[in-house]
Amino acid sequence: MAMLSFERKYRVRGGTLIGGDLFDFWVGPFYVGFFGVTTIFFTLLGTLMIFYGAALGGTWNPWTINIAPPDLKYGLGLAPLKEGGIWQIVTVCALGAFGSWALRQAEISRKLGMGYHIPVAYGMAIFAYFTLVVIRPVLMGAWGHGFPYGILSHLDWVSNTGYQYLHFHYNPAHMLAVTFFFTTTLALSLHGALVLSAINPPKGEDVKTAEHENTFFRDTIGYSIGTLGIHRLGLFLALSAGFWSAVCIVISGPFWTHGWPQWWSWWLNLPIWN
Ligand code: 07D
Ligand code: 07D
Ligand code: U10
Repeated sequence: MAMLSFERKYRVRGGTLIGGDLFDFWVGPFYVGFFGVTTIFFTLLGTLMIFYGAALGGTWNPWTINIAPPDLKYGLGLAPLKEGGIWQIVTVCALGAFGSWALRQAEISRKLGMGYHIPVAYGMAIFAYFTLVVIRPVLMGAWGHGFPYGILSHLDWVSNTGYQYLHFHYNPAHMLAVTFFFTTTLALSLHGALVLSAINPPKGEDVKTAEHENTFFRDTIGYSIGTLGIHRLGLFLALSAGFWSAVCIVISGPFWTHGWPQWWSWWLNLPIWN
């Protein structure tokens, strides 16, 4: 079945998560749905607030626009609009938009009778963001611990926060996260290369099978994880990268306040060295 006729067959109403058939229709290639409308709502409002903040900030240079979180003195309270209140509204809109987008993914998956793997995976990115701007600031007692919204300013925040703990590379959860990110790219490059080498041969040559793919890795490293297995592994690696990222930042401050190199003194303090 050609793709467009497939879409015609499956583009039927029903199977929504809430609201019956409210907004249960398509516009061009896009499914709208209740959560499409909430996505648009939060995105528009959040973007408008960013423009408002930029107008107050004195620069329209996209690299240096900065929407800063409130000063630490406001703690976990609401700040005046021009002193971090805009950041607070943008944060609510961002969480509203990301959450709506995940629910829209779930609704589309449900209408198609598919699994919920994609919204679950996207949920890990939202969880990392939520950790940065809600969980950690709440645990540390001030919204001012969130990161500022700006292309360069958010990089400054990462660097400053990293050096606050002396040497962020010594954070054990950061090590795990980085390792998972690196492993994810290794796995994707192996998978992309393997699939292309097997099923996209030069003109005139036969397309190879999954058996060829399995045999390549059995010959090379003695084991093949299989054609389904590699996708399970890929998802696991990528979600682990996001998960340990969230862990590495939430323990910096709420759990450990010294330099991360010092954390490793537990090793020197083991009784076996006496
Ligand atoms: C390729 C999918 C497309 C998405 C893109 C991003 C915006 C922002 C805002 C003009 C892979 C769209 C960008 C909507 C426009 C204004 C005001 C995804 C793809 C193309 N960062 N970060 C970037 C975000 C954090 C860090 C680039 C967002 C944390 C470092 C882009 C968030 C920390 C570096 C960007 C976020 C951190 C970047 C490319 C949210 C730890 C870079 C992103 C919502 C995670 C790199 C100048 C990319 C860069 C970069 C966006 C959070 C660290 C501007 C939306 C606080 C070290 N980040 N980031 O390709 O070049 O993602 O920066 O959490 O070196 Mg960042
Ligand atoms: C938060 C993004 C969520 C995005 C969402 C979607 C839109 C829509 C629309 C395109 C989590 C947004 C969508 C806006 C766009 C359209 C149409 C992803 C998020 C929901 N570090 N470090 C990490 C490395 C150092 C430090 C994570 C490496 C230094 C701090 C990762 C190195 C110091 C923090 C990582 C390195 C330092 C981190 C980031 C190397 C600085 C964090 C990935 C090689 C001096 C952050 C949760 C991530 C974190 C984080 C990697 C170096 C500090 C593991 C490889 C030593 C303070 N670092 N780092 O989290 O854990 O993605 O955040 O040197 O806060 Mg690090
Ligand atoms: C994968 C794969 C696989 C494939 C694949 C892919 C993974 C098995 C089969 C997919 C991979 C790729 C295509 C490769 C490239 C992808 C990347 C590199 C990832 C990054 C992607 C991007 C950077 C692209 C990002 C683009 C986006 C997010 C699209 C942006 C879309 C919009 C802005 C519209 C979204 C639509 C919504 C929200 C709903 C519908 C809304 C409309 C159509 C607008 C009209 C609105 C309404 C009708 C509602 C009105 C509501 C209002 C006005 C709000 C009310 C509020 C008021 C205030 C009044 O594994 O192989 O191959 O392909």
